[in-house]
Amino acid sequence: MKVLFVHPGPLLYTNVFLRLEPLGLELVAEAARLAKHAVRLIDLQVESHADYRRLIADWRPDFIAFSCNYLANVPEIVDLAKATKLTLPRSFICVGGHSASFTASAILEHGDGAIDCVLKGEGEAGIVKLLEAVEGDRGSIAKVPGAVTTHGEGPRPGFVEHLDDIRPARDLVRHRRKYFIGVLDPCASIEFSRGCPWDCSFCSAWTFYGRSYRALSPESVVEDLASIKEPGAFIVDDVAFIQDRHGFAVGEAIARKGIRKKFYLETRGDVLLRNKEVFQFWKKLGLTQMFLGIEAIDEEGLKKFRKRIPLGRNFEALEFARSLGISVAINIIADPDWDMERFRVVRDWCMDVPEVVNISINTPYPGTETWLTEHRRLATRDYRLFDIQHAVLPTKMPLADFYRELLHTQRVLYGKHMNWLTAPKLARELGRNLVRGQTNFMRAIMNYNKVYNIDKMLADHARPVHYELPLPPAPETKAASARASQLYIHTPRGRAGRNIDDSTERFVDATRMGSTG
Ligand code: B12
Ligand code: SF4
Repeated sequence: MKVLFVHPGPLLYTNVFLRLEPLGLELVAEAARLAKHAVRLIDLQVESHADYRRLIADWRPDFIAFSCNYLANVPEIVDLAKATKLTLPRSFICVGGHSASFTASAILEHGDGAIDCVLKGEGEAGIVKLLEAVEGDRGSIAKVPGAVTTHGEGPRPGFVEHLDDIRPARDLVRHRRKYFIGVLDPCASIEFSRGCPWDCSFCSAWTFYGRSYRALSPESVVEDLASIKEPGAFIVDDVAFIQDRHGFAVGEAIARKGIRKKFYLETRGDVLLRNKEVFQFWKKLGLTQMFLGIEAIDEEGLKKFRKRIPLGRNFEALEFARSLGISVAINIIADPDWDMERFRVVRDWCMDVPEVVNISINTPYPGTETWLTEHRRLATRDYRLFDIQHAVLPTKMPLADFYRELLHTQRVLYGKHMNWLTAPKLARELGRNLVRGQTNFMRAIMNYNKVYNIDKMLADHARPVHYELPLPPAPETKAASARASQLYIHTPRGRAGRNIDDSTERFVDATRMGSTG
């Protein structure tokens, strides 16, 4: 069959700070290609809807598969599916990915017959079976693991047997030089491990993978990395280097092969402090940028988000990260409850630390515990606003005042970021990028005022809403953490599903707060 894989358009965030290759979709596409299907991929982060319509009309795929990792992309995907079905009524349309897995029936309902199936869970495992069913016995579609159709739902999706077996189909992406993060321009993405053993209340990474954690072999990582031409590599792991041994083994294999790249990664403060030597080693290998999830700057805030890292440890982690001599960015979650005074305190704190600070807004997502506890308070259920840059819970201050304070804070931080950028070393790097014709980051900087603008933010709330996120059915009585395990997309394998040693398992247990298995 002719199979077209589609990544939806950019979100607000992508227009300013970074834009990354659709790694998950490349993996699913490769699984389909290995099963001898003719495969193409279009990424609407860097190509237009007109490009998509042309491709549909010219190539006439039999099967169109949309990637829906982000909730905010749901309306765009539903509208594209409806338009596609009008052009190609005999085509089969499927939606998969992180957010689609948590909102499958709603997506089918919004599609009003245009979306034939939502395929939940890891796509590599399910896509081949689904394609077989569509090509052969269509009556068996609803029996495919992970498949949800209006006629029924298959068993829970299975995990990929060995992560090493499938490499991303990087060659299918047509504009590789468009992906970047800051001065890592261009930048590819790579996966060293999948899943997260912690259970933070605002996050759905752990519910998606049932608290499992799997690692790719160092050989497989090196083979993939060696095939990447871009000088930058974004490590997509939720928490990098949870297991020191794995971090060293991958690093040593890279060093043996003589690969030089500039790396970006995200990790937790307590992992950084536990595995200091690994991060020091990676600094030598080319680690240049790190993102640390601090989330809140007071103990109460951290408790709320269930990151059980004492605040002192977080600051210690920041100090260690600084000592590595790499650029460190941190994230603070703004609560819609914040008033002017709170914003002022945060601004002062942010100006005091040398790191780049990013502020996002507390947003309950389907698949998280905060969704179970907070969904009844939602001020809007417009999917497009669920991008952690808009307030979807009621704000204590009038919404316009909240955004005014938020944007003012972001602008102050942005000013600091710009000073950081003009530091001689970074200015040199930016200059080198421009000489090589890489202007992604420069263009993104120019976009800042257009994107972070109070009139635009308020206008986003005033748009007519065609698709609304449904609320979960009946009120639950169990503790939120017990209910969260029911949100798991894949069947949890318990301890056996976590490829970490016993001492790391104990460390995880001591630093997580949930009671899920
Ligand atoms: C790397 C990453 C990013 C990268 C972007 C990567 C990209 N180009 O898509 C960056 C840093 C840009 C990013 C940004 C954001 N992210 Co992000 N991100 C991640 C992260 C950590 C890993 C994603 C990844 O690459 N995984 C590895 C690949 C191999 O897996 P995958 O993409 O999930 O694909 C698999 C399945 O989903 C499925 N699949 C995917 N597509 C399809 C399609 C079909 C047809 C099928 C069948 C299956 C399928 O199969 C794939 C292979 O197994 C996830 C957490 C997580 N563990 O998923 C959060 C996550 C997806 N991000 C999240 C959020 C909130 C954001 C932001 C809105 C805010 C932010 N600051 O983080 C922005 C907005 C992004 C945007 N599009 O503008 C949330 C999603 C919330 C939601 N429900 O919408 C997540 C779950 C993190 C969380 N804490 O909850 N993100
Ligand atoms: S440590 Fe917490 S926030 Fe980070 S990926 Fe794991 S569960 Fe999500």
